[in-house]
Amino acid sequence: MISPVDRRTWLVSEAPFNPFKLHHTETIFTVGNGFMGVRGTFEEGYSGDMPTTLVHGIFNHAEGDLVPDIVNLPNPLPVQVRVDGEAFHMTTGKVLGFRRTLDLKRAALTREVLWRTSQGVVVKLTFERFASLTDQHLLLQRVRVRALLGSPRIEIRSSVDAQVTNLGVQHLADVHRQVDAAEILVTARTTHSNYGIAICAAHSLSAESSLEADGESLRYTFNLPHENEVSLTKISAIYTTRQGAQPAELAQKAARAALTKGYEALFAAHCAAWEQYWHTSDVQIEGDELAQRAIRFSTYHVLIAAPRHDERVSIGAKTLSGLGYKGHVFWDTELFMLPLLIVTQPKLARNLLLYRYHNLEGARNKARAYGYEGAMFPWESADTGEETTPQWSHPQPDGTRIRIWTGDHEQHISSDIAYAVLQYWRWTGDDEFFVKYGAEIVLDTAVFWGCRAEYNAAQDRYELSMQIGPDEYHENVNNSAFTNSMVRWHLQQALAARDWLLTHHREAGEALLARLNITEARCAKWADIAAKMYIPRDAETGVLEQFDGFFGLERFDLTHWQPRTVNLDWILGHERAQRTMVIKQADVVMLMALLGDQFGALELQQANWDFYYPLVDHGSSLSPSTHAWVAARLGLLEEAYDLFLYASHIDLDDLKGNVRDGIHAAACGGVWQAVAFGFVGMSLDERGELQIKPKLPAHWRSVTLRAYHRGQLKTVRLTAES
Ligand code: IFM
Repeated sequence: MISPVDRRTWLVSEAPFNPFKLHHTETIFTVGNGFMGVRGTFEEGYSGDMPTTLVHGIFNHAEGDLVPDIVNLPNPLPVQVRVDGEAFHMTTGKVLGFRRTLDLKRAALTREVLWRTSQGVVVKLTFERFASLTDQHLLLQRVRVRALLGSPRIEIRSSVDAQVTNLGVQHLADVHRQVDAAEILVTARTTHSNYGIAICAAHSLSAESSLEADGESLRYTFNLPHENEVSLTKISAIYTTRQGAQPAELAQKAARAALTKGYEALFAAHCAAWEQYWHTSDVQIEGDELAQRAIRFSTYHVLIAAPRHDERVSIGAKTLSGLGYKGHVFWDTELFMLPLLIVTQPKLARNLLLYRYHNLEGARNKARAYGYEGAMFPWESADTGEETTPQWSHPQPDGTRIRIWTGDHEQHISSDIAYAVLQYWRWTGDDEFFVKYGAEIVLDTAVFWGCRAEYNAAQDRYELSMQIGPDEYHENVNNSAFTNSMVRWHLQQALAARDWLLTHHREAGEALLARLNITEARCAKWADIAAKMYIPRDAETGVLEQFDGFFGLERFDLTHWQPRTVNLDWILGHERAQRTMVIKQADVVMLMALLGDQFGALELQQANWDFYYPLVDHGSSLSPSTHAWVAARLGLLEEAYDLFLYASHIDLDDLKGNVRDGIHAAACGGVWQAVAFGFVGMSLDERGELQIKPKLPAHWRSVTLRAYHRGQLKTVRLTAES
């Protein structure tokens, strides 16, 4: 039995059914296991629903599309129940009761419906599903039917729907279906990337029945005596050619073996595996159930998206919960989701960093294409590591398309990735990773910056023109304070990493430096750039100027522009937004979050906060959590708490109105950072020692979290007193 507190803090429920929130709930009720993500669509379907089954790494660039898309695989969910010939659906007969519950602790989704047919028969239908954490290829479903009034004849029909697209774009070809002996096998391949896909669904029913198969589906028919219950187990195994040359055989074998083990045994193993993950990743907050449930919800969505057994894939900005951003990977992963994993699941963090390592070639190609040496990571990335940012937007209301410059000029991502590598190394002390992989990322991206920085001889300083900082309302600016500062920091770190390699791993270090052509002269230039990098600022106040000319832009009072679910640049128009002092998301404040005390004294941080906070639109979901983190550090606890609640309810309450496209994964990771780095005040000092400077909201009685520090799991427990 689940305790009332657990019920309120581990369960996310919908009751009654709200068809107007169909797409929102589909997203938030996604189940996953780091291999697959399956949106919370109904087994029997619903008008306008968006059944989506995504697997990491399966992308396809369809004819006529600007960029590759993550591929929506055949839908393994369909199960249709008929009661005395009447098909159950949320819009037919009479729904007498409905509750859908995502159990965050067990990563399982349950829907219970009391349904009366038009003939007056009443049944209770229970639909359960989970994506197994112990066997990542398995999606398990159970459908239970109990006769409450009457003794109906029941028909349960199961299929795998291969008529799926990505919002109309067809990515699948050569679709074959085979249905026999309680098994459905669907195979297909992607039209251009040529990935093979196989889904095998194996079934068993808990009662005697007749079983028929047509070319499409399996059909079980039986009589259900009053007060009896029958359950169908459907286990779908999903394989692709990324796992083996014969995915159909692999899927069949896995589905059959799983059926032999049985739903209960597999669920028990799955729950035990989740217990392990929660043991380290759960943050316990006493005195605030709202915050407690929200941080569990956010953590759940990062954990179900993090690949466990594949180091060549990474988490897209919308995880595997929706088609937004076409499944592409941004800096969201390294700077927002990764910290939670670095600190609580370092193996998963390592995996994600290896994705960048394996894709260094794509980053080198990009640098070369722009005339630079070294590695320049793509702003958006998919399976190959090549740049996948579209160059043009969808048509605007007037039919025109806007040029998207982020793929060309949002170059700070290379330093963000280096930052993440260095954070991973500092927290874990994983020298082996650093020597073999991490150093190459940090150094080759430094090679890129060494070529990219522009020397201004007249001022004897280095500059960076044509940049996009985190605030994407202002494009192609010169001397973004964020980018220039991160590059300066990055080059300093690269020099330190080089020295460390030569001191501690001379042979490997020399080989790497030779391979990357990192000469003494190159290092001297890095040192010069770091020393003379221009960071625009107001000499009197110390406030950084977000970029050259920012202080001269039109002032804009944001106070009257609430409530609002659309971004201000959408209202003002692209051009006007560029001319105003309204910013999309934490930019200078992001720098304060990342560099902490290295940014400057607290008074200086406060002055920058005071200047920039009133200007932020939070047009990006990445923004509130970063502000919450910094506000907490500055002791602005009311603002920090409000911003934390905002960040942590972006998905739960669909605060941006676009959760249908998928979870805002960066916001989810950011929520953890706001608590761990903001309220709890956890950080590493210059020697890499763990330090805690708490600033807890007054009503939090205690916070407990766990952190791996250099391989040791530590428990941090803070109460109002100690
Ligand atoms: O990476 C972000 C960016 O910072 C703001 N626009 C959305 C992207 C994906 O989440």
